[in-house]
Amino acid sequence: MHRLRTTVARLRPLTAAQTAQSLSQPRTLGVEGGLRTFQPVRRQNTSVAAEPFLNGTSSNYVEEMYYAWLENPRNVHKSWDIFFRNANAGAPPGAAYQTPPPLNGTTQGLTSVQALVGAQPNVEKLVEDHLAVQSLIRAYQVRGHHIAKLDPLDISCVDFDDAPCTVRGHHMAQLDPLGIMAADVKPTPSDITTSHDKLGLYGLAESDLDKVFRLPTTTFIGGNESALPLREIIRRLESAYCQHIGVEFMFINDVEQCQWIRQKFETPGVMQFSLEEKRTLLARMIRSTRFEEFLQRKWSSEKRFGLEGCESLIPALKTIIDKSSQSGVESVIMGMPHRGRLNVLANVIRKDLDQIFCQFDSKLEAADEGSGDVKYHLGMYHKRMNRVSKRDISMSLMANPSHLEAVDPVVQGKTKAEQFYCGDTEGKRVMSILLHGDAAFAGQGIVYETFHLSDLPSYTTHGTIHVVVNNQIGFTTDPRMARSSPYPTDVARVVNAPIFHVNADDPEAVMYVCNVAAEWRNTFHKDVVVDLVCYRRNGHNEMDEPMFTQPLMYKQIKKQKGVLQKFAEKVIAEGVITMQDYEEEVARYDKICEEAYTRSKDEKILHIKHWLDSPWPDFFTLEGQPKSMNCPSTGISEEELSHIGKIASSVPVEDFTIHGGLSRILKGRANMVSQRVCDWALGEYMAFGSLLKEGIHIRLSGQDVERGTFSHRHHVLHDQNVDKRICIPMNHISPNQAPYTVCNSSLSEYGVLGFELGFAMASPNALVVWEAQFGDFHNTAQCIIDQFISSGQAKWVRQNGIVLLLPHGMEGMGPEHSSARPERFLQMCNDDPDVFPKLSEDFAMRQLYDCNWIVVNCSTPANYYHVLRRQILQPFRKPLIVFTPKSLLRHPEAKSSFDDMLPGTHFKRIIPDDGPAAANPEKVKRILLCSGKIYYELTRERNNRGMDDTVAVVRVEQLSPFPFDLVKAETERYPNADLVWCQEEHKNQGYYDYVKPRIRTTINHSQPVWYAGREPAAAPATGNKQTHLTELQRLLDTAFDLEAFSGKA
Ligand SMILES: Cc1ncc(C[n+]2csc(CCOP(=O)(O)OP(=O)(O)O)c2C)c(N)n1
Ligand SMILES: [Mg+2]
Repeated sequence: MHRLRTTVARLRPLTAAQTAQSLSQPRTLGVEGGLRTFQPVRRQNTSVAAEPFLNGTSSNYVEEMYYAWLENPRNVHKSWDIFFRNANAGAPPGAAYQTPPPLNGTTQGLTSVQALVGAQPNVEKLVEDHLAVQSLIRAYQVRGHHIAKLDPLDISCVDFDDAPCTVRGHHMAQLDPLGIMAADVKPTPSDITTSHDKLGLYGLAESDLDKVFRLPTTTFIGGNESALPLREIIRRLESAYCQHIGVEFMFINDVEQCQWIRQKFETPGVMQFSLEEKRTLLARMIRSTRFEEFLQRKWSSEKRFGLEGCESLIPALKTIIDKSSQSGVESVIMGMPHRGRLNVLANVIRKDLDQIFCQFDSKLEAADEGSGDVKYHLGMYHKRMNRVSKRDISMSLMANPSHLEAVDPVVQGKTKAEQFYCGDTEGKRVMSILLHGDAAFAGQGIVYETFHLSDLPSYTTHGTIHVVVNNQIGFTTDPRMARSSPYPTDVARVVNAPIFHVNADDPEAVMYVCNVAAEWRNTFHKDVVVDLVCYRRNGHNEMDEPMFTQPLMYKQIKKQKGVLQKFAEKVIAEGVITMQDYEEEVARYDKICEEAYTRSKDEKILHIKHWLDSPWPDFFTLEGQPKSMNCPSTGISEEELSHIGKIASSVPVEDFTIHGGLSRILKGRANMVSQRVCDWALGEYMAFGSLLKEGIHIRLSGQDVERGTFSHRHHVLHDQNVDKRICIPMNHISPNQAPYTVCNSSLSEYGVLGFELGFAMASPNALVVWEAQFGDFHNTAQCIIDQFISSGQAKWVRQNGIVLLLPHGMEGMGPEHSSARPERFLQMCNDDPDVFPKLSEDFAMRQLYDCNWIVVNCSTPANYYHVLRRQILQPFRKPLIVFTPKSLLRHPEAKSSFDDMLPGTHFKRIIPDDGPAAANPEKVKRILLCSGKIYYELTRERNNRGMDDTVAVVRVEQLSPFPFDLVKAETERYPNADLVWCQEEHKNQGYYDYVKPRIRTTINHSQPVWYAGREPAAAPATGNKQTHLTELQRLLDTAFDLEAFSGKA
């Protein structure tokens, strides 16, 4: 009862005092970066209460009139009707009242008013009805999109049915995938009042349609009016939510964000465009459409994955870019799949048309080294003036592999890097746009992984605009078979991104939602999705026959008028443009294409370089070559080593309490520094610290990297008394140092590695490091490794210096966590096993320059330190794969002296034996070549067996590119020795298959290369500790049995 009374009170007109108060306190919305103010929604009461002809005694009467009017405007005299309507519309005091008609005998109106006087309105019913109307409004806000006319073909296959997929359902879907036969595939939600009989659900009747209802504050359909007849309420809701735009947003937890969206879509008349805007839209549609038609005319038998059926993608993107540029965005980084890519390059990025057209000439020779790539994978960078905002904007479209959605995290990483380098902490200057296909968006897990980066402090790009080309098909598979969610966009709901579905055959609606999407991103800095519901006019590509698999859909498509034609007819009919203007505009663009086509024939050579998405202008010479072929010493001075060592063993802020265990670790470090030695963690510290001091930004990202999975790193210290208070000593090395970013990542490999790869693309002057928790987990990022890291430069002439740290080693921990799968990385190296290379002064550098990536397994902290520093000091960039140790992190022998890190020292590609064997090489009977941690097991065993002078142990630290020159020197040093490759990994794994042919080439096949190691196996390691130890002993026995291979040649 209390609630009822309060509700009624809210329906009553306010007093003047209340009104004044409510007006002086506009509702404010807290938004990041400032406060925004909404106009007060209720204004009707102001004028009612302040009417000059009202006084205390008449107010009861007015209230009764008002209730009666609310029930049905016809219940009151026309004059009261006009008065309440005017008051609702916000008429100022005095203006709402209009004199009633004179009393001249026709007293009908007056009689009905008089009849009401004294009658008590049914308050309870009134409240119920109002609540019902509120529910109804909410139903439209939540589910209006279910019945929006989103599908240009009108055969929508969105399945809102929550029932499980049954056998019948399956058959039904097979027979009628698009729901053409099954009318009930897309049932109207029961709470959406598409017909008046549904009003019953709310306890309303058709007779209520003309009753006026006060609107709740959660709707903007009233515009300036705060009460509307039910009929009008429904009409306005349908117009806001059920036409060509379907808005999904009611899952958003933030009320202000919901209000913002409601205001954007509900406010009457909100979707109106000026003549100028309509003309620009038409011009963009012409370019988009005629570009594809031109390509089709000239190269009818070439695959290009045309945009036909979704031509409005081009104005969509341009609208987003215009709007964002107007709000201050200076750089847009885009990622997209095949569909419409050439069109985007031509009409959004504005790549020269002749450059695009010459890609179709199969006779052109490539000017660049490497494989190159097909035209619909290449990237592009371009800076130009945005005509709408009159500001410069640079745009890059990232090159990408065929693997759909793989580029998503890469785009995000590059965006983050650009934001970082220009100090754009809120994403106001740099933003990303990701395009998706409907099937890929729903199907690829990387989409989800990328969404989960969107709100993490070290990974957020402050909002991405996603645009889905939802042509309702993926190759030959229709949505019913391709996803279990109603929309392809449902994945975006995990981050509460609003989703704007729009019928792509309505370019104005498309333009409207794109404007709102850009404003949303600019206001809230959160992701948003634009779902362009369209169709694919041709097959998957231009050579493909879609009628084999989608006959009914394609019958419909064949009947479908092109969107440009429909839109042109509309705007010509509206008088926006004449037929003649339209035809001239079309002819003008066709001429541009023809002229570019003629020019393209003059191109004699294909330059993939012209398709670079991330140029590094000052890093190379003007010809794009490295500025030298030298790498200076990677050592640093004694003072620097001890200074960085001190930072690494201290807490460089006041009043900061660290954990007791950590104090001991830091003390241990301090001891090492005083003894001039480094363990693994300290070696890493020296490399990072010195590079930071030299102005190189370092970013270390991955799961639990801040502490280090093995608790050895501790780059972030946590105050034991103050929650969330942290200290990063690495940022206290020097006042002018570059910043150090170290960040625990989400539990994703594919997403995070892709992100870091993208980050590393933005600048050559940063060391970007991704660490896997254990090396084997890299396999869930395999796509990034295969498609980008190993082959990216060959395909897209784009270098990348990313570093992968992959903990590796057989420690008896079972099949998982043991192997970082070196064999996989080595198999993808591009050096020739069968050709001994030409040796020259700068051989080591040339070899690095020519390789696709560098693979190392360092056995000492000093060598790890050098290889990290070399990564930056070498005059070009290559990915670096490092197999990192686990037990060696604390191994007493795995320490390096400062002497090995001083100026003049370098990374050692090979570490020769430097003991008794090397002193007397003639006596040596066996060379054991190995890599990584097994070295320590071999030397211990050699020592135990007293064989220090008969067996030389040589460490191959850089596996690839293979140090042919140094292996040659080492094998020649011991003239009487046989050659054994020893590894702890199984024979079909590890390094053996890679090194064997290369060693054989090095020694000119003069002697066998024997193997000492574990037998071939399916799993990387045994799960049984005892078996592990037995296997280890067996391989050591073989390695030191000088007779093991006799007679086997
Ligand atoms: C990861 C991955 N798997 C499979 C393919 C092969 N493939 C290329 S296009 C395509 C269909 C894509 O459908 P959709 O995402 O809806 O884009 P559309 O072609 O309809 O624009 C498939 C399966 C691929 N390119 N990438
Ligand atoms: Mg598709």
